Amino acid sequence: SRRTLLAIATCAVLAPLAHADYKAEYTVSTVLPSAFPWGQAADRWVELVKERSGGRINMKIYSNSQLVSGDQTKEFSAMRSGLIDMAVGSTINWSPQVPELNLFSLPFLMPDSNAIDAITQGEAGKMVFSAIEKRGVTPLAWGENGFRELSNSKHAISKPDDLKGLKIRVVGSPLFQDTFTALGANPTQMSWADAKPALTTGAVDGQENPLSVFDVARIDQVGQKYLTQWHYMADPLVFAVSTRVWREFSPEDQQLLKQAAEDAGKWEIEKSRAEVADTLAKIRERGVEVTDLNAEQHDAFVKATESVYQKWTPQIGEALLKAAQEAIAKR
Ligand code: X2X
Repeated sequence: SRRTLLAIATCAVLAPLAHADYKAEYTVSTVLPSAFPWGQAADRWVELVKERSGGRINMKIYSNSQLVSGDQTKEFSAMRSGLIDMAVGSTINWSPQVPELNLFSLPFLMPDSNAIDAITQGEAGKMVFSAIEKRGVTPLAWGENGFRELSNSKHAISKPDDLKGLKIRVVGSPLFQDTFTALGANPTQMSWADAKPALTTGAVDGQENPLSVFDVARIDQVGQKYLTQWHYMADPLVFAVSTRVWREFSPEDQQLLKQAAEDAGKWEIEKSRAEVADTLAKIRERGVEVTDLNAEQHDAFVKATESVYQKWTPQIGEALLKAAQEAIAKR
């Protein structure tokens, strides 16, 4: 019929125009570049989106937090305001704007990788995503930076007392200030960009980061001879899009972006977990003294940091913490 023909003709004309408002290129912010699992997670996302959209959706990665002049704690705000279109970001760096993300930074909440998954893949994970969404950013998928281990230049650390007076570089949320103060250390908050220079000059004695970061950034070369595997927390990564930008995509392309983020995240989580043992062996070979904690030593750290839960539960939300703890217990 004429009407059908008209509908077909209209579609044919409008279909290419419908996406005329897409940007030629979308900015994607990360802290760590391609040499690290974190950067590889972003690379994979960008590749999958390009491939699956037939080159219609192009994203460009800006690493080293360069879109926020190196201040990774400003990444979330920049995304919310639309200065940054997209990001693969750490829960630590976004926690100043999304207090619920401090959940993952609670010391010794998650004993192993299954505990991380129990949170992110369940009800607690949904609660965290809705907390992000409420603040103007659309979360799509999870990735992983990894369990953060403690290094320093002075001596082996196997008990809280060993941290007394040590200057430790910490990142992001003030929660870290409280954890390291509770342990008797002198924490100093600074960006990743400032961390290596501070370790090099001895302005700080120690730091905490996943083994992959310690390895790739060659933290051993700046005098960090002692490493304690205390697994006190892990920071998931979140693939996300500024909600202002998100709304401009068609529902099909939203689904494409989300699926690609999920696939990239799953790939990166598996890869980085599989690499931990080799990375540790490499670090040992370079002469770093690695300390593992027995159950008793571990408990002493748990006890010493209990006050952090009292102080931070109201900001994280009691319901969220409870959902997370229940998921972990059932893992
Ligand atoms: O700054 C850090 O320690 C890093 C790279 O791990 C984060 O961005 C959380």
